[in-house]
Amino acid sequence: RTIAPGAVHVPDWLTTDEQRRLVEACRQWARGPAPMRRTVLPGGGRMSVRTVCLGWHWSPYRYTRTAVDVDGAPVPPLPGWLADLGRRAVADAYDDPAAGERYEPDTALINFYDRDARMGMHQDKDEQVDAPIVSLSIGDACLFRFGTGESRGRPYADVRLESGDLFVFGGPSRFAFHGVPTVFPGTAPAGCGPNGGRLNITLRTTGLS
Ligand code: MD3
Ligand code: FE
Repeated sequence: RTIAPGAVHVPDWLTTDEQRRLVEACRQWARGPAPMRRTVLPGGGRMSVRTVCLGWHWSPYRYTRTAVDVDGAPVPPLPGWLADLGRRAVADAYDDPAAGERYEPDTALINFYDRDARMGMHQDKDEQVDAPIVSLSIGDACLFRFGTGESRGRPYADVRLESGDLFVFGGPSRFAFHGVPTVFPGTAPAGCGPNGGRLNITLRTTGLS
C-alpha cells in the first residue's frame, strides 16, 4: 500500500456509514456561506472541479480567511471531528500513533467531480509547512496519477481510488506532482457518494495564522 516513500494508500478505510455522514456534511458546506464553485484560474480558465473550503479558503495561489473569489464570506471553521478523523488517518496509514497525535490540520478542501471533471498534474505548495495531506475519496471511482519523478511528466504511478479509500501524502511525497485524469461514472457503491460523481476531501496544514 506504499506507492512511494511517504505516500500510503489504504483501500476501504471509511465505513459506509462514515461515507454517508461525510456526503451529508459536504452537501451542507456546499450550500455556503462561500458556496461550492468552479475556481477561476489567473489565465481566465475555470477549473472543471467544484470546490468548497473549511478553515482557510484556497484560491490561486494563496489561503485567506474569507472567500475572496466567491462571495467574500468568512470561511466556516474546520470542525474538530474532521481534524480528529485526519489524526486517525495519519496514525493508521503510517502505523504510527505518535504521527497521528502530532497532526493538526487547519483546512479542508472538498472537491466535487462530475463525470467530465478532471484535475491536471500539479503540486500543492501554497501551504507553509510540510505536514502530510490526508485525502478521502467518496462516490465514483477515479484514476489517480502520482508522479514519481521530478516533473509533471512520466514516470507515473496510476492508482484507482474507490469510495472509502484513504491516501496520505507526507515526507518525500508531500510535494510530488499528482492529478486526476478520469472519473469512472456509475461506479459508486449503493448509498455512498453524491448522486453521481466523486467527492474528495483533503485535510491540510497551511501553517498560517
Ligand atoms: C499528492 N485533489 O485538491 S487528492 C487537490 O482527488 C488535489 O481531488 C485531488 O489534488 C482530488 O489539490 C487529489 C490526493 C492528493 C492531494 C494532495 C497531494 C495527492 C497529493 C499533495 C501532494 C502529493
Ligand atoms: Fe493537489
